[in-house]
Amino acid sequence: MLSEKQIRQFNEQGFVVAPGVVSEALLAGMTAQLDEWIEESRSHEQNFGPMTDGKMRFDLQDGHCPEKPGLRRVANPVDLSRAYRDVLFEGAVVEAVACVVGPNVKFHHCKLNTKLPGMETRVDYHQDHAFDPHTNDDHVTALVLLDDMSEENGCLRVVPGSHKGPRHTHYVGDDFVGKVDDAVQAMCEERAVPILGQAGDLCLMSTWALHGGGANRTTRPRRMLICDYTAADAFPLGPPMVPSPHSGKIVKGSATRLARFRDGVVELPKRYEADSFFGAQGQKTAGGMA
Ligand SMILES: O=C(O)CCC(=O)C(=O)O
Repeated sequence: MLSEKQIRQFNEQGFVVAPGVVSEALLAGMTAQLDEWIEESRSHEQNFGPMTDGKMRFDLQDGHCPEKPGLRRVANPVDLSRAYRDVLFEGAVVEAVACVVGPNVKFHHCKLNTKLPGMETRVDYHQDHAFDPHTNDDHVTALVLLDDMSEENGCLRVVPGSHKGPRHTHYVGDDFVGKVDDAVQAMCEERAVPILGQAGDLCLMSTWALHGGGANRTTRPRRMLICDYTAADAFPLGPPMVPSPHSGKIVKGSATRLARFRDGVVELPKRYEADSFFGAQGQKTAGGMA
């Protein structure tokens, strides 16, 4: 549960960090599973693990090799692992999300982002809504820290108040590039604040908050579990960018067939060819793919 002060901070700033939400035992289950996937990645030269849309679940950064695995993303770990379902489909994370989207909570998709030591992976500034627009804005990104997060290891950075607008284009011409333009990136670099915390902390962030983050410059990993939830009456305006058989699952309260709309206009994304968001943002993938 969040306190009234934490809910106020979420509404005013567009994000809040709640300490100690996920227990050590649950964290250990998730990191053990992730370690297995990193081990498995050593035997692959290119992204692997096809999903229903033909894209690969396991996304490897440029330079990945057996000696220095560069697994930078796992799409929808809940599809494969009980350890992730136990954290994202019930319990403290879902209760915290209900404090900001209301009593009826729907799972949309999730992913693991890892910034392993020596990897150049960064996140260019963007608003998550641009990837998966919905009929209303009761839509939150929940970020579970699997490691302590600092400026040095490539913490998430969020621009306070940016969830109140403007809503930025994520296109250059007709190309969906999954990030805001250079002028807005520069503004974000100046105004963003670091999200610092410890393993087990939870950051809740509005789907409209501008956020990004640099590379990991330490010898420690920076691993984070990221999950999109909405109110039950927020409906996606297209198929999920990262598909899961669990998408649309009610994790708290009840379902509805009544879609709630907000006024206004939203830009729709285009499906990008790359397996993951990092490719969409222009970062190279193992095997020399864009
Ligand atoms: O890994 C991070 O620090 C943020 C990732 C992110 O914003 C995303 O994957 O949409």
